[in-house]
Amino acid sequence: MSSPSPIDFYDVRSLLSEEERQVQDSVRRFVDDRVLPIIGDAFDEHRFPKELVTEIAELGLLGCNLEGYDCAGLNNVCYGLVCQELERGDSGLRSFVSVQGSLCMYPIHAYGSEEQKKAWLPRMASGEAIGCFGLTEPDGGSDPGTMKTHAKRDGDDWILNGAKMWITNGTIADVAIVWAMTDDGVRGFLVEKDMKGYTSRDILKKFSLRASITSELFFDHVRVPDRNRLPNVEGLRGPLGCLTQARYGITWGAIGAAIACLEEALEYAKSRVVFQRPIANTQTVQRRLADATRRITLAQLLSLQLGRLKDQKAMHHSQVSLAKWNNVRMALDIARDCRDILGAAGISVEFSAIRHMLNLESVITYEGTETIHELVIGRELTGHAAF
Ligand code: TGC
Ligand code: FAD
Repeated sequence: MSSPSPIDFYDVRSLLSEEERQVQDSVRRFVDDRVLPIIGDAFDEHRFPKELVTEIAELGLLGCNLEGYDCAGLNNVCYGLVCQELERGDSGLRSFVSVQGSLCMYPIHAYGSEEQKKAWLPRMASGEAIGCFGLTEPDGGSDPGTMKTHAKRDGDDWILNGAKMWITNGTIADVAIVWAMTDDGVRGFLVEKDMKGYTSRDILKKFSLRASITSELFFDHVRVPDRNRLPNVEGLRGPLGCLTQARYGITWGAIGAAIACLEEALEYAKSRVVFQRPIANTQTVQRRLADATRRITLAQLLSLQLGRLKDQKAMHHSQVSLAKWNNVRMALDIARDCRDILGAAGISVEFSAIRHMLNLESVITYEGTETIHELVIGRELTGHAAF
């Protein structure tokens, strides 16, 4: 019997189907060949590597778990593995794919009219059109029910006013899925980039997700035709339903970031000689590496079972909250610890731990902060909402 792999200690890969393994392998190759050679510099230059979008689309990764409309129709475990491998490269690339597929293509697919689906989904699957998702506002993100962005009916149109903040892909988006309060509660609108009164600008000088675009959106009396309203959903369950899809992918993505950090720290620890012996030959470094493997293994089993439940249509959104909370916390702790194992080298862009660590500070905040997910579980257990 051969020794278990440090990054797949329980041979979780043996639980995957042939197709799932092939998907993982092809994204892994893409990340090794095309992402890892450039991503340190892209992060350093605060640049989203837009040149990779076409290749990501050609691999069929955009909206890959959606059926029809030129989407790949893969299962949810495949989608999770895609996120895992991309985030092994960088959280920014996984963010791009999460937003495009889970936050923009998914609501059009699930809540859109046939006309909206035909107009947008094939173009978004091919990467020709890019989307962004506007829920968070300058005055707060955790409680979207209090949003101020408002749409008022005016004949066959709606007049949209307000602002959205911290929006991934905002300035490169051809279409923004914008959630706005109306006299009848929350509704979703497809706001197209050329609509009069709609502007966006980038949020610059971030310390986190530097290889991803984050923007502000402004709506000043934007006239949106009613045919651009998502007709098949009403209320907060619209945006929250999208978040469940993206959060699911993040549970896997975080595993990828943690694996990247562990592999790097392990290699470094074996070759770094201090006090006349490799630091890998010390108890405390071994304990920290062992702890990383333990936590990654638990996260892998958690996400795989979550994916199987999702594929059986038996997944509850609170189960996604538990995994998002657990796996992102796991990855952030491992990234910080691996950064320390690298010593001073760990602050260099030549190594990936600090880049993952800084990225994960966003990942633990967006798509529901860690606290929000803890409180979702608390509400599920007790029946009391303590938000
Ligand atoms: P609540 O009363 O719980 O729910 C209202 C309605 O929604 C349903 N629901 C969900 N449905 C699907 N998935 C979920 N996760 C759901 N959570 C709730 C619920 O059943 C109800 O349906 P109905 O039919 O009965 O009306 O709503 P609440 O106001 O109490 O809020 C609960 C809370 C705090 C958990 C929610 O507001 C929340 O999740 N807040 C966090 C906001 C957040 O995560 N924002 C993320 C913005 S997007 C983003 O960050 C993108 S980053 C992308 C990237 O770059 O990768
Ligand atoms: P707040 O809601 O103001 O929370 C501040 C702090 O208070 C947090 O620690 C929170 O946990 C805590 N807190 C809040 N309420 C409670 C409570 N009741 N009890 C205890 N503690 C509480 N949003 C989008 O809509 N689309 C995007 O594409 C998008 N992309 C993003 C990309 C990046 C890089 C980042 C950083 C954010 C992005 N977001 C996006 C926004 C993100 O979803 C929000 O930042 C997040 O939901 C938290 O909202 P907030 O920043 O307003 O924090």
